Amino acid sequence: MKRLLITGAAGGLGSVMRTRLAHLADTLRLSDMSDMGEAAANEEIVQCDLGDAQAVEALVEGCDGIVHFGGKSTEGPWSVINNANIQGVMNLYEAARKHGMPRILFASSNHAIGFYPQSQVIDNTVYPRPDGLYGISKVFGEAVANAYHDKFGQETAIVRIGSSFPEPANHRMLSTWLSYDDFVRMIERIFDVPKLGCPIIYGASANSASFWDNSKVDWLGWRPQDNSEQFRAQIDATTPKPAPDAADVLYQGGLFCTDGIHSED
Ligand code: NAI
Ligand code: 15L
Repeated sequence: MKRLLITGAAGGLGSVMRTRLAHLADTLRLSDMSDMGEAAANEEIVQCDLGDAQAVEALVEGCDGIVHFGGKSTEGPWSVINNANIQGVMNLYEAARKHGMPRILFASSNHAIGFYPQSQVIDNTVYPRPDGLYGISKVFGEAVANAYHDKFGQETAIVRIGSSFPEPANHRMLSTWLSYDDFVRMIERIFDVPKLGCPIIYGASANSASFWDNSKVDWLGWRPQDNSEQFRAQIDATTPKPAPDAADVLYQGGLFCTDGIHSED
């Protein structure tokens, strides 16, 4: 494609994917409200707040695909989540509707379904069970993606990302880890398939301890190749094993389930 927009480009995933996705487009348009450094020859840099509708409309114009990583990525005060993940998502989808409906990857989260027990394997047809304000905002984003698909034909890959970091950091992440390599392979498929629709995909590597079933999106042709088991001995040796009744062991969303509602100050 000619131009791929990556929002949240200053963040953890955005700064990795800035280099790892360069082959997907002639030009990467990178956006964040934080500093993204200098633009490389293949890059355009646009610093803006996702909550600013006019700025987001200008940001999306001229793009052929969008990887939407931008937003509040953990639990936090509602005003912050509301601006970035509620208003920000509305602004993005309205801009996309007005400017040719570029295919979107929406970075949803396992916290949209965080209250499912780890003892249950779930597929992409389950009803959401968000584990806090952040999870609620991701359910909202999934709903916007669905409505814009049904009403206007906007295509979105809703990716319920587990834990996408260089390595799993604790026992729960042995179930939820998504390697960067597997994520890149997934994103390549998302922008390659002729018809995408609006599927929900669990973003996890081929972890033996997974509690997510992606069989309903087999047609995408994404075959994760990494498995967190290679880190199990290291995790056992370096992190304390949680008690059997800890939220980190009981719930898919782990400790987010016991986090309170954050105050505005
Ligand atoms: P991150 O917090 O490192 O990056 C998010 C970026 O969004 C930041 O650079 C931040 O400045 C930017 N941002 C926040 N509010 C903004 C606003 N109002 N306007 C413009 N930019 C704004 O998060 P990370 O880990 O890179 O995650 C990327 C996306 O993937 C997020 O949407 C997150 O919710 C989602 N996700 C990530 C997971 C992971 O394991 N890394 C797991 C599940 C979901
Ligand atoms: C998320 O949604 C967060 O963005 C990320 O920072 C991790 O906390 C991840 O979920 C997780 O559940 O490990």
